[in-house]
Amino acid sequence: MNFADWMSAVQDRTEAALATFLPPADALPGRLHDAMRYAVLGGGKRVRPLLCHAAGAVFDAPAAELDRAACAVELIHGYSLVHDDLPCMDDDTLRRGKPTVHVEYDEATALLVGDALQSLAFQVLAETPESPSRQRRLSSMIALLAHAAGSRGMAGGQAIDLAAVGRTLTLAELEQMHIHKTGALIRAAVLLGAHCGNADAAALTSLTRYANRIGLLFQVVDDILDAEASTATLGKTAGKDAAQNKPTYVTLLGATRAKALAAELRDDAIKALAPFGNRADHLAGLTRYIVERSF
Ligand code: GRG
Repeated sequence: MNFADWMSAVQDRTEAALATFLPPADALPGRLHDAMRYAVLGGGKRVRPLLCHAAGAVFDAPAAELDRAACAVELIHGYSLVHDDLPCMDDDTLRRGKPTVHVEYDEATALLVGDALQSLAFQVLAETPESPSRQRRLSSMIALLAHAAGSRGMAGGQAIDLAAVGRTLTLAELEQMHIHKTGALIRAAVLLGAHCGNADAAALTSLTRYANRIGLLFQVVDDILDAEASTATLGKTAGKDAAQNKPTYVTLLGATRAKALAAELRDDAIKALAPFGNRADHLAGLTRYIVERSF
């Protein structure tokens, strides 16, 4: 299967799996469940599930296990977007081309949607068919996702981000912020996929190096798109970083050097995949996609 076909097949199966894992909108409390489905379904590039499946493919991991790990990460990502858009955080009204959850529903519902998506993520990861090898790996996988989402990962990165508004950061400080805020969940997506395939310690070390590079790469490209793309193309408010006086790779380096950094991170990431040969072709393809994406 070529890369484009593989990507769209994984996006489709992720959408279907998420639709199954999310509570039905007609189950009580209907408004909360409806809002959870609104937040998660029918939008998003599904980069984290794609990374999880691509990492799993290196080790021939079972597809059903990858669906659970991929959806768990995507549910955490969905929660983070809903909370990030709240008035007390980024205060945004547009996400994935539609009104944000607190605009479409209300703030209290948006808060609960984020909380419930986070819990659902761990439920989806933990509820698995009986398989002795999976049972053995499950506690490490749960710990890995919890660490990535928590105060030493994404939530901590968000705290660093909030504290940085209006301040000048060094490049090293900006990198530290994004290693946590964006990078932690991207790393978790890759490593959970590898765990589903019983990857050994050496493979996990190489994949951690790869994931650290693409976590930063994703953010550098996000900053370039925020500065250069339109709101219509992005499906979220463009130019927000500059409007909010937020430090970004573009404000610190300028667009040309930010693009050179993206190319360097892409090349480093692809080099880290060398031990896996062509079994890592989808990971390499995703790395190029992250750089070339238009939204
Ligand atoms: C509220 C605890 C908490 C954390 C929020 C990740 C995050 C922290 C906020 C998201 C805001 C943001 C714009 C982060 C920069 C990079 C990023 C995660 C972009 C959105 O991810 P995409 O492009 O979105 O994968 P889609 O919609 O395609 O899923």
